Amino acid sequence: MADQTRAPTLDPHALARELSGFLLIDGDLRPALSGATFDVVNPATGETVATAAEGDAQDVAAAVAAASKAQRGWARLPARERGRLVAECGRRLTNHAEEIGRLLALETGKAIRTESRVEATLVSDTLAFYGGLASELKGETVPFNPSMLTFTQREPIGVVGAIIPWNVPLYLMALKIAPALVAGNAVVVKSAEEAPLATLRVIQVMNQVLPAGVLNILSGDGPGCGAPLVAHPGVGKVTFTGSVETGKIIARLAADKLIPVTLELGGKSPMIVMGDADLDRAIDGAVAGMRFTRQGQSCTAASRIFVHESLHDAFVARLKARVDAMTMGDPLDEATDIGTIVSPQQFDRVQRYIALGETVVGAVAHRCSALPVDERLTRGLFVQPVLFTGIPNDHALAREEIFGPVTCVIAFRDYEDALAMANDSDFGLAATIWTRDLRTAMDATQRLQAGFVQVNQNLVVQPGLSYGGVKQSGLGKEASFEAMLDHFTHKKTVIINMT
Ligand code: TXE
Repeated sequence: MADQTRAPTLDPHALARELSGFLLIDGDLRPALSGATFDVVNPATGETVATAAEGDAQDVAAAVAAASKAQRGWARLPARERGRLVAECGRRLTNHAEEIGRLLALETGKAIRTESRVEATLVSDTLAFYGGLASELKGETVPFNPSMLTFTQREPIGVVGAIIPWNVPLYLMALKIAPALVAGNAVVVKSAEEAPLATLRVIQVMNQVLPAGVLNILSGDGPGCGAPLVAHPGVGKVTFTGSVETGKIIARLAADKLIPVTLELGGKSPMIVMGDADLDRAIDGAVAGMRFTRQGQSCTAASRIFVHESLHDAFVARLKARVDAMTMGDPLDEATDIGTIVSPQQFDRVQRYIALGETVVGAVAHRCSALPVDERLTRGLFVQPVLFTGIPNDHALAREEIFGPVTCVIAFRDYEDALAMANDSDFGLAATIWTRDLRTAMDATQRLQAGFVQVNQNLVVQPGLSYGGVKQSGLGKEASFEAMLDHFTHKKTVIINMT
């Protein structure tokens, strides 16, 4: 069994083996009750690096029982003490950021320098952010009647189920567990099948600080482990990031119990480059926004880029040159900019979309970046980024979430047309506009149908900035102070008759 207190291990293979086959329930690493496991595969080599415990409904029951028991004592702690402990988890994790980043790179194929290390650091930032907000879990007094003292107070929900995906598993997990814990809830996490190890290590390190049972993690598949977690009568709230289809399944299961859900689902985020834009900055924004370093596996990926016709050809040529200059290779190599796709299923999905795009009359697929030549990586799930031009905005390539390094560059003549195309989508997660004109920028911030709009920049979501989509992109917000109040507490009204 892995030692929870020993110094960080920088060999991710060794750490993967140490964590092999475990869930973490009630403070202890333990195998699934059925004894079942599944393989964890390095997508850069195709090698099995470890196994993960395959939890099912029995493990869900054990985890929820432990969480319910622990939650009562946790909720009775002063809020600032809970905040202090959560922030302490963040400090502890900074010492482990390197080993956790390397483990994440091993299991997901996300490059260590450009992605995995950065993500491991964001976990600590998120825990520190929410830990510091504990004393703000306040209610209000209400001037209802002078002879009645009326006030509201914030109470925890109880046990929260958090179901997370593989694309940014550590950060997306932190955005869920940090506010839930600080608000006085206990949590049962269900990790993604493709990324069970780094999340387990984070939870293990946090369990050095937190009381046993307050924070538990299960691995397993969606129907066998995720669905029983949502359906369990002891779970009072579910927070989920993943596909639209699974989000709707979860919402239906939650509706049967009438419990609240937060859903962060997909996107097809537009980027509008006006004719007066600073082209250099817009190219930087497209590279960052498309998350090429993560092989485009991002819900906010700038996967539709509307470029004014006067800049279109120069934009495509320069964006291609920039991506061409990026190094694709071993995710654990510091020289690598772009790692791999996470799994064979995702790889096939991306290839299907690229093949579909190539059948469109008038479309051109501009392929960027060379594939790695390293012998060890010949089975790696590498996809050359593709910039498509000539794809109409109503084609599947411009409407459906691909979740790969594929973007459609679409020319426009008129701002109103660009805005109409940007909004003509089932999704509404993120959007950006690039212009030097303040009036156009202001107009777009008001009219773009998205939960997160940026002008002349494309930053990733940061703790403190409210994040969440409209339309099919989801329900509810994450990352902000209000997300903790609105989604992880009940507001109780109390009236004391003083006559
Ligand atoms: O997602 P799923 P997948 C999108 C992206 C990607 C597609 C499929 O387009 O190509 O979804 O990816 C758990 N009850 N996004 O198949 O199925 C599952 O085990 C309860 C966008 O990985 O949504 C995992 O932990 N849970 C997204 C989590 O849900 C269930 C990030 C996500 O898996 C379940 C990921 C069920 N019935 C994919 N079925 C984003 N918004 O960033 C599955 N799960």
